[in-house]
Amino acid sequence: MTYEHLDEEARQILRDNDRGGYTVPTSGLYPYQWNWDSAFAAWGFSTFDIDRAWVELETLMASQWDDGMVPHIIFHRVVPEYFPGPDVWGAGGNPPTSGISQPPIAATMARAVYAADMVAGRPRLEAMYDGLLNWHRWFMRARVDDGMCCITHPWESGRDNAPDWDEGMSNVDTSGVGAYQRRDTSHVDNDMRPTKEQYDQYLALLYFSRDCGWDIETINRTSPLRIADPGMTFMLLRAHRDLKWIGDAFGRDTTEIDGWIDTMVEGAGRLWNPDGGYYDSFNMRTGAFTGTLSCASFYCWYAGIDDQRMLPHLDRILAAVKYPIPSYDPDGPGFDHIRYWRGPVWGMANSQIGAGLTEMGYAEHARKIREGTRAVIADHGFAEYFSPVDGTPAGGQHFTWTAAIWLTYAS
Ligand code: 9YW
Repeated sequence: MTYEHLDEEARQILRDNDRGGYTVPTSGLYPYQWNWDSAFAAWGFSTFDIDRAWVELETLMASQWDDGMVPHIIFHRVVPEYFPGPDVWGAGGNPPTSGISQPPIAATMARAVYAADMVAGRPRLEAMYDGLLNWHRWFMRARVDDGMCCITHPWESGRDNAPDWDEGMSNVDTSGVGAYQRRDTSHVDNDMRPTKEQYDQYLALLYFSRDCGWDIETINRTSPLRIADPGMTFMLLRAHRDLKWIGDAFGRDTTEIDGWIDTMVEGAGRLWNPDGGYYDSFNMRTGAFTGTLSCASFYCWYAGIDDQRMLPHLDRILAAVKYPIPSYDPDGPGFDHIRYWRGPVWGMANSQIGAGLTEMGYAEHARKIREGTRAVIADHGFAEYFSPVDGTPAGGQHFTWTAAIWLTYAS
């Protein structure tokens, strides 16, 4: 079966969501540049407009903070219909940005874009190297503890309302949040989005870090939330490996990156929950695992860690759902097939897990995930995410990263 009409639709989505130099995840719901969405967009563009692919990454890196952080949202043009906007974040920047980062996949995607443009793209990749290196250095200084990458806000993980954060978030004091108007639920059904209680917690944490003046040391010492995330840990480790590959290609001294890789391979091992028998989040404030098997648990292979112990979980989950891979264990307490990161399938996550499985030689598992991703998009369109149970398309439509991974991975 050919999917040429869907290839063209996917290209059109990327073009429609292009705002000139950056791509919005979808119009309306997310009207700005989001960090990891943008990296996926670049990968998608690399299949049909290589110059536009590089521009996407260059625009992202142009908003890097002086301390090395690359922010999670860049507010290029203020859209009053979005909340919380730049005035709420109070993080400065020109254009203004949010005050946290997001999964650092830009080095990985820069390498993928370069693979499609190895002659003309060489100077553009080289020009990006120092910025990427500084960003990774920032992560090692600001977020990595004992080799594990920690989040201080669920939005930084990219998995906003994952059950991983529930217990940690219950300690966040929301009494000072006051009244506010949510905008997300005017675009998307309530039952597909985080709850009001969670939104209060997100804002309370945002205000907390803002009141620390976004100072890393103060936040790390005093923030009510600090959780080591397997998703962030595995993606950063993977990105270190890709950054090293880029550095080596330009004859740079990459011993510093070698050290980070060693540190994080050890750290990733600490995220193995021996009771559950899977990679888990770890609450640094309480010293306890969160007991959450999620799609992030399956990122080990993507990070270059060949761990067969995760395969039985993968087999069980593949057998349990119509469309893989649910963002949270369908047998877990509180699984919700339609609510955001508490169950739905995210195509881009599948592309990462699938890449890891392919690289580690688990071709059959990789095939099932790729075919499942293709089927859910072919059957239900380019939605933000989907029910793993029946494929119900959920969240925003006409979605950038779903289109991007269709072109690069699923079609
Ligand atoms: C929000 C843009 C972003 C993604 C995140 C996803 C969601 C935004 O959308 O967060 O309103 O909370 O969780 O991973 O980058 O697509």
